[in-house]
Amino acid sequence: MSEFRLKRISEIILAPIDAHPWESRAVFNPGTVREGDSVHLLYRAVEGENFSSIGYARLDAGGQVLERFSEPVIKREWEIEKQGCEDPRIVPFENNYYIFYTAYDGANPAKGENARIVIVETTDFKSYHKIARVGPDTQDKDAMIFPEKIDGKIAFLHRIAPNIQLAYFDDLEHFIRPENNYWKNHLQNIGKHTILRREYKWEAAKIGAGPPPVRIDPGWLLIYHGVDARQIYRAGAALLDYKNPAKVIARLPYPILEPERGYEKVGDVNMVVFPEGLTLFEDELQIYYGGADSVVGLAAGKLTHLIDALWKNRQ
Ligand code: BMA
Repeated sequence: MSEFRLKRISEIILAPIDAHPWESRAVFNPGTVREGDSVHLLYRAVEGENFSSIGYARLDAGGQVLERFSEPVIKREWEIEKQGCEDPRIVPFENNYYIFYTAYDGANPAKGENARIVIVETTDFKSYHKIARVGPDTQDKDAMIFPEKIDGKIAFLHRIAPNIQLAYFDDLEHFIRPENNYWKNHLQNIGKHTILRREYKWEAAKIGAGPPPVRIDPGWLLIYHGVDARQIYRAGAALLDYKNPAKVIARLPYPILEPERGYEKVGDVNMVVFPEGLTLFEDELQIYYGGADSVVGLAAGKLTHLIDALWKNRQ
């Protein structure tokens, strides 16, 4: 039985630019959103000793760059992000775009062990408003809300290692300023809020959501990354129930993308494909990802084929 795999539809999409110090070392882990025929892409840009900010590019449907800004659009400003604004995800929600990125203060650099989540708002990708730090005040990553309310509530996916959790809020105001004990209760009952756990060998160390979930006919498609015991990062796919995303309808036991090209195998961090952007053009599912923490890559496949493959792996 043939397995579903994404195919690279182009080689490197974005590479560092020497003349721009802020993105001279690496550009990777891109969030995307489609608008008409083009794709907005926000990416993590690295300078010097791993200091990150976020840059912007606009691409066509085939991943060709149409426009790329010469200055970062989201910069390090707060104490919690003094080492970096990393790994942006873009969520179209109500009439705005919300960007979720990882704020990193540089503590315990060996393990990247002091990350928090920040939410930013934009309508035009030109001006950005940093709203607040969100989520629990503890090491957290790979976070984003679903692009629409579920049963009238905001649904927030996040990753307290090694698994993926879900939290609900009445509205944005509640999400940004939850009651005092909200996160304390959530953390105390973390098992109850966990919706996806490590299951297979290729994700034995940890998993984390990739791009924001996208609503397709049978449910929510969640592309995520899995890290194995040797620290190899791969991409996987799961399908969550539309009304209750805590329920996993289907999940592929194998990865849909793994490091194969030189630029995915060797870079600032070797053996990494890190999916963060998902774009649909009719039946073409495009996944933008970071390669070896150094460049941006693009791989694609037929959505209907992925759904068929998921269907064969219903849980
Ligand atoms: C994760 C994140 C990603 C990175 C990956 C591989 O923890 O920091 O930004 O791509 O590690 O280094």
